[in-house]
Amino acid sequence: DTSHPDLYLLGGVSPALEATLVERFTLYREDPPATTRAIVGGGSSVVDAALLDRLPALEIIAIHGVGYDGIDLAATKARGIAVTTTPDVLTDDVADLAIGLMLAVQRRIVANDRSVRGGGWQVDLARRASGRRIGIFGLGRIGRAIAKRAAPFASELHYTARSAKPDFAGVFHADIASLAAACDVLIIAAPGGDATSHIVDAGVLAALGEDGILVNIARGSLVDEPALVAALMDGTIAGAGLDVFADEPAVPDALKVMDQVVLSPHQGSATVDGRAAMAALVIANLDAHFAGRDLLTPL
Ligand code: 8YV
Repeated sequence: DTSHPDLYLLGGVSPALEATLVERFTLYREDPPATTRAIVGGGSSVVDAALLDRLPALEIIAIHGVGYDGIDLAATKARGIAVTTTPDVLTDDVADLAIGLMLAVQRRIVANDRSVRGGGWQVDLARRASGRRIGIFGLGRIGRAIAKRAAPFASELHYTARSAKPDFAGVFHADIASLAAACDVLIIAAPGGDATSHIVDAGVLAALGEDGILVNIARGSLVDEPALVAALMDGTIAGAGLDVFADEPAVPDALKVMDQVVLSPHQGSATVDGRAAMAALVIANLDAHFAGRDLLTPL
């Protein structure tokens, strides 16, 4: 049925988007046939060489998200397969969550909520959130949106990016260990993938220090998770706000009993508004592709 091209849905999308896809495509949720022309998946969906080899007719991968760390880009490029993402429409939501996690950890909002629900009224003194040195690892769209929001809380803004950004009012650090040493709050906002795998290791956590807080809204792959658990357990760092994990949806049990940690189910872009805009952009890219028009947001 050429009017309903075969589409392989890898999951990670809203029911509303799935319903729209069902109207326009012949949808496969597993065992995609060789005639599959499109893939839709989330930002951490895996499209590796083995899958690509099974899909000789594949033309486009439309990602519902901004991450593409699970996609074999060398292979898609070699075969001329288009890849689209949903930039911009989720930037504010992800940045908002980063600030929310930072405040929640420092002011013990979630631990105290648990206490009140349990009938408690005791206040363990929290950390002041304002006037902190805030470091951002990764200064793309999301990193910059976080910086904008973090600025009123920050005595100093520091950042690490591939290169110094002359237009950005913050202190540049060429590497993350130097960034961690210079700040009280380290916010991770860089892409996943080989280049950043486990870049937050035991050394970086030691550099962040006993008053330091880690916030990660990027990918769990950037953090050496066992090293993070150890650093939280022995007080090497003060706390963490985590929206992403190494092996989602698995979360280390050790983290679940720590009051200095706030855990969040990869919900950075999960607002009604954001998800509607992401879905619309996925559909618009697919429609453009199958109508032979220019893609809206190709990689
Ligand atoms: C989504 C994400 O939750 O944008 C990304 O890369 O990880 C998130 O926005 C994910 O894509 C699920 O669809």
